[in-house]
Amino acid sequence: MTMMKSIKMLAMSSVAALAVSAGAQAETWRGWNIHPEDYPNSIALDQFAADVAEVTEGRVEPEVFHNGVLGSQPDAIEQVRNGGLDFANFNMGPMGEIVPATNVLSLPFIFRSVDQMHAAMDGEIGQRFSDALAEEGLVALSWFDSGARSFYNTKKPIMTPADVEGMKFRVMNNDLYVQMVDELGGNATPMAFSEVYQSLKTGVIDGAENNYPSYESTNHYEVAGYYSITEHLIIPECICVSTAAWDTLSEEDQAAIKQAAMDAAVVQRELWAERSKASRAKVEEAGVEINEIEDKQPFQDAMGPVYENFIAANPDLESLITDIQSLE
Ligand code: GTR
Repeated sequence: MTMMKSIKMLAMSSVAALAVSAGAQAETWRGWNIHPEDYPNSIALDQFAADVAEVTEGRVEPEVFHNGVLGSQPDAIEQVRNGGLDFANFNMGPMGEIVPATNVLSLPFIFRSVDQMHAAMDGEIGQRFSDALAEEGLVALSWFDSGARSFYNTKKPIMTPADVEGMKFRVMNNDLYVQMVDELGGNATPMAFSEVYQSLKTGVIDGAENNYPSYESTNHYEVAGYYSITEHLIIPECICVSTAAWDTLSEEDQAAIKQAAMDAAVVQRELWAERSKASRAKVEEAGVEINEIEDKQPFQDAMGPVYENFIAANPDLESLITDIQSLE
């Protein structure tokens, strides 16, 4: 071998060694997402992933797994908590079973409007929820919109609580929702999101409840053609990162990733507003009967015992409830 050739080879091998060591430093983050690729949350998560790779100059390489392929939401919450997964878009509904303070967000009619929910979550109240999540291994970086959830079913329009009587509804995994449906005179079955379509189709359940985009994207509207605008739950969602992954980062990377999550939330909320309209139009076009509810008061009144039981079991959370209720 000539001298020149061996110097060249030496140089090449050290470039390769450098590339390997740079590669070895990159953290691959696995992200859980329940929704399909074209859903507002999914688009925002993909943007978040790309931004994180860019702002950390490849030190963190996130990948989002859409369509719930990494498991059900309650399982994924556990996985992110114990560091088996690194980040996710979670709804605060199933979170209540693990972080009790977040159950306040699942009290029916706790928020008067989606705008009031955003005002709460973007301010000091949101910080209190973030603190509670942090104690359980989850770093909430920003808050997504999830609109308002309403009941839909295979049988008839719901106008008053009496119409819920005897009907069987799927709810998310949280005991509060079982009580909620109970107080309306119906029966509730906690069930994974992915099982709802088949259960509606085969009559295992009569109905479920969700916002327009989820009602539409899951095709539930094809098998449950009555959507009644009860808007009983307005539940925020987070981009949450596992504390285990978060704690390995420098302060600079943490700040840049937090900013990427805030930017993703801005995009998600814009896309959400558009998709909510488009989903409503799509299901109406497909023949879904949507009914307004002139007077929601009877539904709200029926929730009295849910609040009483909750406050009796969680006296420390009463001030959080009253602070939310007293917001403009
Ligand atoms: C959707 C929400 C999901 C999941 C789902 C459900 O609106 O975005 O995270 O909670 O509802 O009903 O299980």
